[in-house]
Amino acid sequence: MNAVTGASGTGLPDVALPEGADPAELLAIAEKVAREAGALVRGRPVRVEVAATKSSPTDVVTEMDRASEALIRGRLADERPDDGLHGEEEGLLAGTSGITWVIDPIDGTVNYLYGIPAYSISVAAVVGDTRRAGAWRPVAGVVHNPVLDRTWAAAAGSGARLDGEALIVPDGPADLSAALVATGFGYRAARRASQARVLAGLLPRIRDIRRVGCASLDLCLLASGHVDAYYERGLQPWDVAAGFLVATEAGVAVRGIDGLPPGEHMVVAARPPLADVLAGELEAAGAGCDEPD
Ligand code: LIP
Repeated sequence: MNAVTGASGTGLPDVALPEGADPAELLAIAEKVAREAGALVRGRPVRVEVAATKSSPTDVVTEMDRASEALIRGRLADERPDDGLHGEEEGLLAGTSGITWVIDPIDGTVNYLYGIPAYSISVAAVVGDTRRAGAWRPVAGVVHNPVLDRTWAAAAGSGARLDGEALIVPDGPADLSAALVATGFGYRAARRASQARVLAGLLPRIRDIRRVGCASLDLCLLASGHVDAYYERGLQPWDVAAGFLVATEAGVAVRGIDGLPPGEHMVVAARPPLADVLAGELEAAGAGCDEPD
């Protein structure tokens, strides 16, 4: 193992980088591949059809999700044949190098379906076990919005950038009453019922809510200072892997609630100490539970 192992202070676990792996090289590959997929996704037809549904009738997949993931997987397999691949549409293909690429071929698929320009291609190189929350960390990551042609990028220990400019999360409100908070909602009714209840309690006590509809962009918008905090229950590694790194490298703290690491149970992200304040509110509201089905 080499010396670049620490993720201390970010909220992400300390998982060692395999010998010889270079975050800067991985980032260059991630950026090239994400931009290539972006060029494909930019060719959105005027009318987009739903190709299939997943966890609920509103959790959709389009042909472009599939085509984008196929392109990304193919390019990464060419560049780094020993790495694992873990994508939203095609699942996990284990590798042998210790690096796994975590891919969301279109994050914000509902925005893509409706032509709202808030969707991204998210590509991250990760170390650890991507099947278990708290057992992996991103070491290079890119979130590319192909419509606005904006690219957030980060390599572990080297900071975050937006279109090449260094990003440091700006100062913001110290308490929730002045905070602009982004969040998102799952696709299943029982989860949404709980998320609506939690939101109803929070909304009167914050500046306002934003529901962008793309978790990777939520994390990047936080890193860029366009929102003050972000939380969401139900996120998967492909939604957050690249965004986690952009956010933490910009100085954002990422954490979970109820003693659990950030992951499907809950992701809370904000500058410290606002992240802890928001996490406390969410714990008190029981945000880590769904309503009964
Ligand atoms: C979606 C997110 C969205 C979130 C949904 C879902 P998809 O990803 O980014 O913001 O609220 O739960 O995970 O399905 O568009 O790739």
